Amino acid sequence: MVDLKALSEAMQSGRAKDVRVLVQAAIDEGIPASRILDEALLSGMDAVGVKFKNNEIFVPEVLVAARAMNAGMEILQPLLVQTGVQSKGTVILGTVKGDLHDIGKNLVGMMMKGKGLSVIDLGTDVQTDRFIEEAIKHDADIIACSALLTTTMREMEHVVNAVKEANLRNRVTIMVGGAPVTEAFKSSIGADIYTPDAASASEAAYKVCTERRKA
Ligand code: B1M
Repeated sequence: MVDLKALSEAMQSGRAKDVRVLVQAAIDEGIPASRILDEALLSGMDAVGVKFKNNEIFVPEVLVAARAMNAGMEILQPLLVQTGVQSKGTVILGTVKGDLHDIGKNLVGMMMKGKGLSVIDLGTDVQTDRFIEEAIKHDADIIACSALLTTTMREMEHVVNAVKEANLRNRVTIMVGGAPVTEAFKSSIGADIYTPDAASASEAAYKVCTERRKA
């Protein structure tokens, strides 16, 4: 029986190879992918965050833990994402300029794909103009921005302003999220939707796209 606590500990100490083996073993045992994600990988990353905040570990250790987390997520991805479904809408997704955090953004993308949406993932440190260019190029329904730093979340306001300047405000819904982002912040910058986690982001995006297609 795979011990999810042991998997979480392997992730926290950055043992990517062990993480791969244990995630696969947990899947083979029939443990649901969402449980492996929540109880081992996400809870492990929470613990890493606490240690980082308390100066018990530093950037290099966090980075190897993040790599180990991504190694596990790569195996879980096909199980979290449905395939072969006709696209129900298009989302331009990215972590804003100056911000290199991508684990939460990747989860948002995975869950959105799981809802049958086409996700164009621009990666991290995305310049404001790129969100606009890609939204035009793909005739997107949604621009979805992630930020993990209080210093970079303000970039989201630049994205909102650039969408207005490009005359896309009535065509594109702007979604924002990430640990420091709140509903009040969303309203203050004039974005449309704030969601606290990847599952609710994917539900909100799905709703926007299906309602738009009904109209
Ligand atoms: Co950084 N870091 N980091 N870091 N890092 C935080 C964010 C921090 C809170 C740690 C701390 O002090 N406790 C802190 C920010 C403080 C602040 O701004 N108030 C911090 C800092 C300070 C820094 C550096 C400045 C450190 C330094 O260099 N001195 C530096 C900045 C680099 C940069 O971006 N320019 C830095 C670097 C790094 C690493 C590179 C080492 C690494 C990132 C690796 C990677 O992403 N590939 C890293 C990590 C891993 C973290 C912590 C530990 C974990 C973040 C994470 O992945 N969580 C983090 C502490 C923490 O959050 N506990 C921390 C798991 C992930 C699933 O959660 O991303 O929140 P999260 O996503 C959630 C929701 O927020 C939501 O869905 C997900 C859950 O379902 N969500 C959305 C996310 N995006 C969404 C978009 C949506 C909707 C929901 O709609 C569009």
